[in-house]
Amino acid sequence: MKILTFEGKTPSEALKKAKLEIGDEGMLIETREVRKKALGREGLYEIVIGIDESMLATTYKKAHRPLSAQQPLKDESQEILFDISNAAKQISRISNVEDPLARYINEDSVADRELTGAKVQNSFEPQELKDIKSEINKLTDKVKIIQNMFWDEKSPKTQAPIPPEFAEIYRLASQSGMNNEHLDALMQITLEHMPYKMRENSTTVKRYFQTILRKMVPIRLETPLKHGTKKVIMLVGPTGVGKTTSIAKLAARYSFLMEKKHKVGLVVLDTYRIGAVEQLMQYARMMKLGIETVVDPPEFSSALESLKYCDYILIDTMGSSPYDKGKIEKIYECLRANTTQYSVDVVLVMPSSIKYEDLKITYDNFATLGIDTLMFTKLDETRGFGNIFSLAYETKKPISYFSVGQEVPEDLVCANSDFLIECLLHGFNRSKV
Ligand SMILES: Nc1nc2c(ncn2[C@@H]2O[C@H](COP(=O)(O)OP(=O)(O)OP(=O)(O)O)[C@@H](O)[C@H]2O)c(=O)[nH]1
Ligand SMILES: [Mg+2]
Repeated sequence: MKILTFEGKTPSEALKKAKLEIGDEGMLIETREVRKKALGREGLYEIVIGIDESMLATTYKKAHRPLSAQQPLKDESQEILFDISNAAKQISRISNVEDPLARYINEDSVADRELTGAKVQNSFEPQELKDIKSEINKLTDKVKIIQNMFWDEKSPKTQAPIPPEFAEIYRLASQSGMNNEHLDALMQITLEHMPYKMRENSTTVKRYFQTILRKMVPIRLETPLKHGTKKVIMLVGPTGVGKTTSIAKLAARYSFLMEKKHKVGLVVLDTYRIGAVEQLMQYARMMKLGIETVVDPPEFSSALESLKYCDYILIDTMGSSPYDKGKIEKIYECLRANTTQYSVDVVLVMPSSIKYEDLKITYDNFATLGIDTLMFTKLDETRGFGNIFSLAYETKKPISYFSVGQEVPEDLVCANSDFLIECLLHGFNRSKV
């Protein structure tokens, strides 16, 4: 690759010069501010462009100062990648427009707004700014092409090779803590099904990948209660994961926060610890809810019967270590002793902060209870979300709720795939709840 430099009073002027000389073939490597603009003095900018030598023969005639004479290029690909990203950031900052990489990340929502006909651009933008934006967009994709040039040496050793244009999605997914086999399966499905035309552009690759992720993760959407029916929901799971707090959030949601208000009753099986009953009693008092306690399995049915006037019955259970078979057995006894007409939805509550392998052990230990859905808590304390994806994908159990903090009732999110995929690819963002 040949390295060339071009100067201009603005970055876009330097770019225009580059385009005049070498057309569209070059790739932006760096933008430098050589001299600051000041009163009575123009600014001076220098851009560094890389071009394939074979293209150069046909497009570029003039002799140029090699970059190596000004600043040696670093050997390590990682450092070059870093420089390239910085260059893209620099040019956007100097041009005083949004960060092109951030724009790339938000591309989906822009596309969505375009689809719905919403206005996405200020029509009063000066032509020069529009030109700069369009140049930056083109350059952003070229930056990605350069990043991808280094993919071959870094690409993982999977069954089928992963092409460079998939490098970004592979990196995002593998950093999320997803199980390796699931990651491979995901990449293979994406590779096999993605229409060839979509591969040309990194934005469409990412969008298609999100569609595949959405299809792979099972979600149980919250549906309104049918007239004359009742829902009985039991939360089970390890100690301290947030079962009782989640019961309080759900109770508040069903009682006051939905379009239709419902009658809610509580049952507590955790009668071994005095504190546990008291914790839920307090919530029941605050929300004026009926509450029943169950000490022995035969009392379970009568507790449900005495709350039959309720639309929702929420059952809190004692937290059990996945290895404490005795406590899980006791919950099982209660479920078996249920002689009422009401079936119990068992929700396994787990913290998102533990790795996939531990989630799987927990799931296997509670599986004897007949898990209907999964609820993940403490999303606010987690960075990667691939573990959640992997557990739902592996067990085929749908996710029903997420807990995203300690606050009752607001820190509860009804499961939806968009929210999970957003967390998976870009991390948890409270403002998007
Ligand atoms: N950061 C964060 N903390 C949470 C979340 N959900 C619950 N907690 C906190 O976790 C702690 C334990 O919550 P509990 O609801 O008592 O947990 P539990 O599963 O009922 O615990 P045991 O009954 O002892 O098994 C409390 O301090 C909660 O405030 C969450 O989503 N995020
Ligand atoms: Mg509890």
